[in-house]
Amino acid sequence: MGSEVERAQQAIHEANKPTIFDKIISKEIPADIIYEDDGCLAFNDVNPQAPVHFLVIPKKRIPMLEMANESDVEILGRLMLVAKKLAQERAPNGYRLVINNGRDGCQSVFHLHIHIVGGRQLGWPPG
Ligand code: DGP
Repeated sequence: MGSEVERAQQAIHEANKPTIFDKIISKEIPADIIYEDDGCLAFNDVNPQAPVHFLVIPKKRIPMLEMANESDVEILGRLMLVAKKLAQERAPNGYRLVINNGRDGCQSVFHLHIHIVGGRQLGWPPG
């Protein structure tokens, strides 16, 4: 079993606590930030799975997609549009957006984030 899966199985027990992403938002810890606006932040993933691999997150802490609700409709749309804009520039031949949700979804950081991967031929189905 991969370590990312093990991390995800542990992290579900802390789903409602602040995460490392809160510290990236507040600049308490550094990240390779590629975009920021009032509502969201994008930065390169520390453990890239492809030549292009960055995350787009809301500044508001929504632990997981499952916990998003009607009041989040605007920020959810914004995240998608920011992801698209950045991905077009970095992976013009195509890219993939992924949201891992919960233990079986392999979510290890409980602050909603969209993974954007690209820069190489991706396979299907995912693991
Ligand atoms: P997920 O498994 O969907 O919860 O993915 C969490 C991702 O977050 C994982 O690909 C690694 C990334 N990540 C975790 N901690 C940090 C960090 O401190 N900095 C950055 N840049 N990425 C991180």
